[in-house]
Amino acid sequence: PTGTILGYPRIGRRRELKKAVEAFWAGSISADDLEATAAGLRQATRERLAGLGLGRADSSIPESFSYYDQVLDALCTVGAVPTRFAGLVDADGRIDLAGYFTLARGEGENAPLEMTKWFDSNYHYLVPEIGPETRFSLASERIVREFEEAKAAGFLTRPVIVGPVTFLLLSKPSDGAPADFQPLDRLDDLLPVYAALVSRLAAAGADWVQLDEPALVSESIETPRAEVLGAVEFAYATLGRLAERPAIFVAAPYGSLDDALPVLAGSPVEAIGLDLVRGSIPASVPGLSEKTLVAGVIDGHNIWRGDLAGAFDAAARLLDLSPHVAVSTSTSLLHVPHDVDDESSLGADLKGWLAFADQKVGQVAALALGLADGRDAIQPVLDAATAALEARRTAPGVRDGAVRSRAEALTESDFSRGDYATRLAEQDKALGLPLLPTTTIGSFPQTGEIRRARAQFLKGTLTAGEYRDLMRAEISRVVDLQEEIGLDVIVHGEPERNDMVQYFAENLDGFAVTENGWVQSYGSRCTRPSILWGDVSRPKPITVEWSSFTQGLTAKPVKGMLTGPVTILAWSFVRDDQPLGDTARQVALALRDEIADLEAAGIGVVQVDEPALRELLPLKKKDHAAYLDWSVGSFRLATAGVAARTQIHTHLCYSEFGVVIDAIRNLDADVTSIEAARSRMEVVGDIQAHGFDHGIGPGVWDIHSPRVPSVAELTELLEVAVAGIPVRQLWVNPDCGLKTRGYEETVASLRNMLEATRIVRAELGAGQ
Ligand code: THG
Ligand code: ZN
Repeated sequence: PTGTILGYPRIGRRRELKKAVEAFWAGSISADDLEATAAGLRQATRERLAGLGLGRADSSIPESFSYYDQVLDALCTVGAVPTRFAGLVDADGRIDLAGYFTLARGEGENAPLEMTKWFDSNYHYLVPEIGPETRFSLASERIVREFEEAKAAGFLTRPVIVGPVTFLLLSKPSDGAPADFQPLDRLDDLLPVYAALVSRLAAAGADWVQLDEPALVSESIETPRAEVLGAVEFAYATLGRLAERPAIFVAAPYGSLDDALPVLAGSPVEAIGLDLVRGSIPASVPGLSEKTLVAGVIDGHNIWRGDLAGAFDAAARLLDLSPHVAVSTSTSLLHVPHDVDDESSLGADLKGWLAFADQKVGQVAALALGLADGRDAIQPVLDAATAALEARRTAPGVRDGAVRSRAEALTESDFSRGDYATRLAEQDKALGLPLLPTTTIGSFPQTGEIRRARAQFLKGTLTAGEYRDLMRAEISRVVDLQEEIGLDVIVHGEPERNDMVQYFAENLDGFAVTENGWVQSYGSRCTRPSILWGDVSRPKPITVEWSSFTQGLTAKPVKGMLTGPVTILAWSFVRDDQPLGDTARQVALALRDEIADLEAAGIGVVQVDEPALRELLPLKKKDHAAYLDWSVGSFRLATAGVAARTQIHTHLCYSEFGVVIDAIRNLDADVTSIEAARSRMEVVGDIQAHGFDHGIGPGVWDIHSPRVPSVAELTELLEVAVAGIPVRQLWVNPDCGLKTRGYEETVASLRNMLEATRIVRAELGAGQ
């Protein structure tokens, strides 16, 4: 293939897959109906990719569909269903579509597979659980069937599956596994299943298969590098040796292969995918000149049309390393929306600077043509992209003099709040909170009524005044509820927010929001990342009216709620024409003004959420220090303008506290709430090991599950916390926002949380 992509969005241009999957879960369509919708989407994708210029019959079109997640697909393909789900599996190790979703979503007391971030993206995969007991077998031919489905429709496509080394490196040891066990120990047993699959694909007529091995580029993998490289060598020697097999393409998106490149170059695989957006052109190594080099020069991670001439030059330079070069995206296009042409409200200028999945496929096809026929054949296309880039550079709003001079004038003191002991004393005086203060993370359940009101407001069938009154009524209800339950620090519940990032993007200059720009976050859940295209500023206060209205309803302290600069960047598509750190500072300054206005309006507690702090941590260790410097710096810049008496909180999800504890300490927030319920208070040990003397609220209740935790279990978790952390530091809270929960379980769980707090306070002799 001379032009290809590593994968294509599967959710559908109008989220058809999401809707069908959720309808199947609700019981309103059958498995056959869902399969028919999925088959229709796959066929529409093939037709579109061919229409955009990928070859119909030369394995250029990837089969990258998934009902939920590609790691879950690999798990089902190799039959590695955890034993707690044995009831879902038939005698041959097979699982049906309903069972597949049960692994992802859990069932009763049977917890779902854990979900975690896919490399440094906002996509989440399901974590396989592998132990000595795991039995591997080719338990699903779905990949073969989809290839055959394509063939029957006149397409020779390229099946895609997560590669064996990445599959095991992303797995965690099953609960019963011995302490020294690691999933990679099972490579010998797993490879025969991959071999069987690859042989089946050959028999079905596949010329190529793509094995995704992104774990090879990541330095966050705990397994020693030498073992990883040994596994790669062994795996691809084994698969390469098969008599009946398609050509093997190993893709390594999200970064450079570094020392894994010589290993792959020396292996029998036919093609190697290089991420040339994150990584640079490698030096030649033995064997490389015999491989097809798949040049990942079109960025799969962002939405810019970009420097197409530069991309062409990079692809052409690979010809010095091998005569066989194909053009591709750097990653799957999973991370970008379908089509810029589906946007009617973006400005014409901005649209000209953008490339979503379909435009990127067009770029790949153009570059492939240029490689085949010479640069002249595509010079007009390259020139048009260069002209768009030039226009973007000088367009109004991209550079705002006032924003830039403010950022340039910053000094060290703008990043520092001063002595913590003084702050603590003043806050104690100002807030008068009891020992073990209780609060929530910020959002309350978003009911159907709230969503309907917002939809009507957007359509124009509710006036701004009517919408505001409805939201105020909701806030009053939520405040009364918190007062009645007995929470100490009150939140307004965020009914007015669609999404914690999009809401701010809509209210800041420099951002645009899309109509149909959905990107899969996990399973059927999607977000519509905003596009941060220009210098950021705040035209007027955003949250102040809501927070001061709320403070007027209660004598208890109300916590103002903002999303932090790093998370706003992480969950948006950000400009690629300046360092992320510069963009983060601009966002931080806008938030700093918002916090100043909140403080002036009498809000004594402000939470600045940074759930994505860990997510953006670079995959290469050499990049960590610079990242932590600008990310932590931008948080400090946002929060350091307040008086000592104003209490700054932050919240982090998926934090792997131990990994980023130094960074968290450097944020210098007065109180940090984190996910801890699922890991049974692991953070207590982390804090003892690393030290942390500010306020900390280890989440006592896992809000990702509808289960109502009992008073006994909450008490026990609190007792663990009290035993390990000085009690003056401790806060009591759930482990994340309550937006996706229902009211019934929320109220029951909060009541139990308060009851457990009272019990532990009494045990401490702290009185009521
Ligand atoms: N906002 C954004 N990114 C995120 C989160 C977020 N990334 C990480 C984490 N939270 C992902 N979690 C979710 C949880 C719920 C939904 C999406 C991502 C969700 N989406 C609605 C859906 O798909 O039906 C659509 C929401 C909407 O209408 O905007 O429920 O909180 N940016
Ligand atoms: Zn959270």
